[in-house]
Amino acid sequence: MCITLNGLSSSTPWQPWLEELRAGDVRALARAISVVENHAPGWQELLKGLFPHTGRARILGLTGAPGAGKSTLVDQLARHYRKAGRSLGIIAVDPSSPYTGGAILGDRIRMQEHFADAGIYIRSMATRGSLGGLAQTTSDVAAVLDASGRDMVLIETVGVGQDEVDIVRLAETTIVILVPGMGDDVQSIKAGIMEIADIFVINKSDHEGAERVEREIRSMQSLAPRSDGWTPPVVKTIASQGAGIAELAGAVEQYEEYLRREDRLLQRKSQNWRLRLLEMLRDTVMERVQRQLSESELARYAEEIAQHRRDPYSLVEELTGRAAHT
Ligand SMILES: Nc1nc2c(ncn2[C@@H]2O[C@H](COP(=O)(O)OP(=O)(O)O)[C@@H](O)[C@H]2O)c(=O)[nH]1
Ligand SMILES: [Mg+2]
Repeated sequence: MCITLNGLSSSTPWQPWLEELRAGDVRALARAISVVENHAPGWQELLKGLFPHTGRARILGLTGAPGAGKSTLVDQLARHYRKAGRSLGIIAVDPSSPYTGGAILGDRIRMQEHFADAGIYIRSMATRGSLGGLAQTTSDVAAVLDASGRDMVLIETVGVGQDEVDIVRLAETTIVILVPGMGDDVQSIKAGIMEIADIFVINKSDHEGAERVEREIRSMQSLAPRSDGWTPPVVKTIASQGAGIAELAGAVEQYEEYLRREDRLLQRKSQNWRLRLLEMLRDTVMERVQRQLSESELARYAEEIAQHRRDPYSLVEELTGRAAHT
């Protein structure tokens, strides 16, 4: 490989690198993901080059509360799909808490057994310090995995904030993982998360209360059916024992079949792109404005506005106008 990360620019001949990536070279893949994740020079050029080679992978988003068993489930699904001969990319969007690295370390150890298998590539993403929006960066990383020829990309996120909702919204199939027991009553789960589920999983079905969770989901569904006519199936799993995994994969397949009918997949992708485009535009305009606005200038403008010596409306017009010409 003759290209260094920092040397990559729009004038760099990165075509050979792209070819290595598309041929499935794992080191080229790791580097490409770093470039995209860190917005290293040339990241947009790289994504432009990759774009024509994307759109083939199935993108699965899995979300749920911390400890619900997402990683265990992803691990089992990965095993299932590998047995079926499919190659995978896994993106774990970890809440990178500065206080404990425990969960992340746990995930790494658990997924270790796949590391020797070139058919699985696992990447943990930091939720902090990400340059673009987190959902945007995750989608870009998924695009790199897609272009590298992975059949499936599994994205694991903690379903707690808007960020996570945005991430899984960008998947084609979204799996929401619930568990029986305390604090996990369907009522207490954020409505936003319940609405994005294409498939519900009740993991830890070896614990008491799985039936109750299922009843709650069913009653919610009868009160508020989805407008597209799809009733998300409820799959019970015991991820730690590998139980229910084949059923879950079956549910995913059914949903994918449903999507393929009547151009629904195209509709879903268009919807996703609509959101992504808006986010990309927001990011780009913001980046441009910030590039020409120093912290001291910002402070000065703010003071002038506070003193009523300048109006904010004209200022915003002026700054965005200037940014448009850069
Ligand atoms: N009893 C039981 N424990 C499980 C099950 N699935 C996962 N676990 C355990 O729950 C804990 C959290 O799992 P993990 O996959 O890290 O959850 P995550 O935070 O959602 O990724 C681990 O100790 C798992 O072994 C299950 O179906 N039943
Ligand atoms: Mg996890």
